[in-house]
Amino acid sequence: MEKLIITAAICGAEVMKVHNEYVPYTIAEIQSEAYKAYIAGASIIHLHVREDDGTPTQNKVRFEKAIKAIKEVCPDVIIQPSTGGAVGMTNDERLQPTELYPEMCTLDCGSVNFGGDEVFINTENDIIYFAEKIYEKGIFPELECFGKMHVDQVLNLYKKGIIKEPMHFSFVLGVNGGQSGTERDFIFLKESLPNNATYSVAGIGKFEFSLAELAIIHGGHVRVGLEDNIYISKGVLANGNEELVLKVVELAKTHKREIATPEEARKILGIKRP
Ligand code: KMH
Ligand code: ZN
Repeated sequence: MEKLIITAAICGAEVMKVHNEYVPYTIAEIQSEAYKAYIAGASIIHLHVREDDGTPTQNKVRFEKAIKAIKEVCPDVIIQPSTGGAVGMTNDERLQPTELYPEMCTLDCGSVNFGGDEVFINTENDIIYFAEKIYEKGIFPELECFGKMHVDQVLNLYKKGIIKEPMHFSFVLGVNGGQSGTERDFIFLKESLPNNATYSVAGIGKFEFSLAELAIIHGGHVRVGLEDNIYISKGVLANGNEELVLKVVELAKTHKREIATPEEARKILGIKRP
């Protein structure tokens, strides 16, 4: 089986310090959380940025500072800026970090209810627009799917030549309003993919570690981090992203799956750096 790629989603746009004090806001905090996650075993940092007061932003300058700070302490790590941003942002606002030509970024592949009146909107035309902007810059997209219909959307856009190979999916499961993260859901999604596609799982809340273990067993890859889940075990807050990554490393050991370095992750995914 391929080595395991661990992505650390260190920050997100929704979770705040009142939920878990380790959620990073400042550039120094983002640098520190990314570094500790990398040392623990993460080869990809899924990156959102905040203003110093915690307000989510897709500001290009803020991303530039955060990326520079992370690269200072872990020069080989893969940085994957979010193009999802926060609910309500415009497409061009969300796309700002792509102007920095990162080697990877997310591409959200459908709309999903986020609870209450919040809808994370990604129409078909939005996805096409994002895909064009991402591919024209030579950036490798991670295809974020919050359910099976998003996988189908990707496969339709692949047939039309808009989404290109190699395809790397992320199943973001357990969002309030999205597909659940049970074993049945996981198998359904995994079996819907073309044989040559790769995938990672991001289990939201209580699904984080059960999905991680399933992905480890079945040859997928794993994303964990405070963006997705703030607890290390039921009711016990995690002491930062490092602890969440270390728990996945332990699960991987149990199932005899080795951890990929960033360079190995690039080979597994087919990322070609310019
Ligand atoms: N914060 C969510 C609205 C992504 O990073 O691409 C979107 C999100 C997905 O987190
Ligand atoms: Zn995100």
